[in-house]
Amino acid sequence: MFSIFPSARLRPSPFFDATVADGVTSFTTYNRMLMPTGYGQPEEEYWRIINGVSMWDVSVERQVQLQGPDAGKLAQILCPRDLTKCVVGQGKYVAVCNHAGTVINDPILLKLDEQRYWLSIADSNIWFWAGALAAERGLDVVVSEPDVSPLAVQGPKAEDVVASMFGDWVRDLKYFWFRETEIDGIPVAVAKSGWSKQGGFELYLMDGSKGIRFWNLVKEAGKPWDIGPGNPNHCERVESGLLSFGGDTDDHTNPYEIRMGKYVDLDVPDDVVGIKALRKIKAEGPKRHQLGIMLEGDEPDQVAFNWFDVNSRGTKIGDMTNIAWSYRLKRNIGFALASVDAKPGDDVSVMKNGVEIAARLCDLPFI
Ligand code: THG
Repeated sequence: MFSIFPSARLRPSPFFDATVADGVTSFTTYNRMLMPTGYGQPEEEYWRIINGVSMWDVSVERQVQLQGPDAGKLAQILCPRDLTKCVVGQGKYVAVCNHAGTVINDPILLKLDEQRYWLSIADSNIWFWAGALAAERGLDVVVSEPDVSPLAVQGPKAEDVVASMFGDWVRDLKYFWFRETEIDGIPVAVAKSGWSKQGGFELYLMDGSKGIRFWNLVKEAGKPWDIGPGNPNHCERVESGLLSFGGDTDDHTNPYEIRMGKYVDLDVPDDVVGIKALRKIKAEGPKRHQLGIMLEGDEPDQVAFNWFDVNSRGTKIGDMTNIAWSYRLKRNIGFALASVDAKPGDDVSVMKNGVEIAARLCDLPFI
């Protein structure tokens, strides 16, 4: 088909050569890097996550490090979620909002010590944002990117693989919590997290020069459980109702519209960016909400370079923001960002490339 022109603008993943050796066939761009999205056997790769264990290069989930006496203060200013009880070794899913209350990223925040935090970011530049806020607020904190590259191990057998590598203590980690350790002299933070609902871990490699060795260590350790390469799986995440920032959000999306209201604490201090707007949005009531949408037809479709109109009796009520062929439901499914008047069970239609497709709204997650 076509190839990718090599450029220093696209930071290479430390696992890149390993993924090529394992037969990667497609990539997407994310945080100015390339992320593997397939190894040529989409259905097999999907079932491996549902029934077995899969390993993913997610070094594109780059870390924005906040370090210094005011690191905690900056972390709190950046996210409208109460961090006062967040302890070292804990992670939290947060919304980063702008002053209008619009979500501009949905990172996992990790507290490494009292003066050091990471924001494990989705696809937008938070170094600029955090650096600007630190300077404007006169904070004593350095914003940087550490040498860190997450590798995800996901699926029902992930725990056995990761326990065989690091010990049984990994089985007791709470969701989003992590511990720094090492294996064969390679520094790693082991976190119970990952962008699937099948269970698993993210291994944050803290020395990019060891990428290939680390990839091969995980691959070797996973052999008894038939581990194979995979990716943040589009079908699984749609079935499981996991949000993709930038795909399922636009330039006006607030946390209440995308099921992130539970991660917003309205009583955080007034200097938290966006909190005043969020209080107002909450008081007035959001205009849109996120639902599932099930399409008629049995022709698999997952092509969506853009959103598609969702109509009810000829009137637009929202947008379908993604589409996936569900291997478990045997239907095309997606998310709808729709008017709050639209309810689960409503019959609607989707206009996709000039074709009207009958559909029904439902609750998320699908499974
Ligand atoms: N791992 C790491 N960094 C990341 C992601 C990741 N950065 C970007 C992106 N993914 C962040 N987005 C999400 C979205 C959803 C979840 C995690 C990261 C998630 N959500 C669960 C849910 O919605 O059901 C659980 C949320 C909860 O219980 O609080 O897991 O994947 N390192």
